[in-house]
Amino acid sequence: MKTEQDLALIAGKFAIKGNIESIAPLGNGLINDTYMVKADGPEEYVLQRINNAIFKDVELLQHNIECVTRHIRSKLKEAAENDIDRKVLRFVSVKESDKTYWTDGNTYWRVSVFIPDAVTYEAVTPEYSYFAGKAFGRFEAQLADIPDTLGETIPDFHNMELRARQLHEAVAADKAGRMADPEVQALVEEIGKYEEEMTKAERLFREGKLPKRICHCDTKVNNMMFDKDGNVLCVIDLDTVMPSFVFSDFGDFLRTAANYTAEDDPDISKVGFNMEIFKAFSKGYIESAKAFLTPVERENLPYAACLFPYMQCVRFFADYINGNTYYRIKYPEHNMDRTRNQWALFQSAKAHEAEMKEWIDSL
Ligand code: GN1
Ligand code: MG
Repeated sequence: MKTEQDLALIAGKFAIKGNIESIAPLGNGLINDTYMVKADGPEEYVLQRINNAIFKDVELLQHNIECVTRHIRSKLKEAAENDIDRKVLRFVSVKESDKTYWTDGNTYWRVSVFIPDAVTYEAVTPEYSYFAGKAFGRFEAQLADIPDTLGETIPDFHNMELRARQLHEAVAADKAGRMADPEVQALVEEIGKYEEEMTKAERLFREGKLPKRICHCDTKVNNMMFDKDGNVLCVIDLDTVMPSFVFSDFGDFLRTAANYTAEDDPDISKVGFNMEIFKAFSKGYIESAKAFLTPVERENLPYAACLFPYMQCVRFFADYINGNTYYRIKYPEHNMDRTRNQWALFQSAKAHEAEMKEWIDSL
């Protein structure tokens, strides 16, 4: 654990304005450690320790983020937008180089300017979901002509075939002795029944029927900043911006926003897929994305809404079976609670698939 003093020394490596006054934990991310840095200058900052066990190529990671923020900034300028600094993240360089990350050889850090007067939410209304849909569609549209080549910061991040394989490997290795539990065994079997159906995207891709585009790949609802009137300011948490299927952004937003409760609520009687959120979000998304969406992408949006609870269930479950090595947990059974929750959400989404199709066709 770093002390506030250690953190201040690290933040001091970056070209921030003024003297640091305080540093305190910020947000609910499951991967990186995030802190709010208050200074006596004109700006406040966000300091993040990049989890380099997960993001193994930090150089590539920051390259992607710099390209993406530069490109979006130029698009905003072109569109003569006002208030650009609240609409795209700005990363601060290290004092002694032009890099946007600093390392002591062991840990990796970066600093961005804190966006003032903005809020994130853990849950949203249909109205805000509509705005979010427009914003993520616009984010993808803005990145459609990015001139740089972006690498996959976590290769095959949303590849369902890989995620299914990782679960099989976890089950076979049974490192934490979980397979003795009949509930775990039964769920492994249930999950297996949908594997063929849920790996459809990879087959469509191999058949040349589905493109990869630059996507955000972590569109959970708390990765979007709103102003006080509910307007979307910008999309944050850009670590996973990379080539993927549009299903990633569409599906992951709904996985979090359309669930009636949080992704780790242990009371699964509260879990369910909220069609009002689905309808509002998909309307907004299609309005922004219709210019580039192909018919195959569009007709598979209901599949995407089912795929992401399924994939997240598989990922939480594999981590639980492996003995909790990936996601931050707050108590020993946390990943199992998340698994049950996402499985219930998947079933609820599946039950609404036909209704989702009808709605998408009507737009
Ligand atoms: C992680 O970093 P955070 O908490 O925004 C994860 C996402 C998962 C999410 C589940 C790099 O996102 O893929 O959907 O947790 N990010 C990574 O809450 O694995
Ligand atoms: Mg986040």
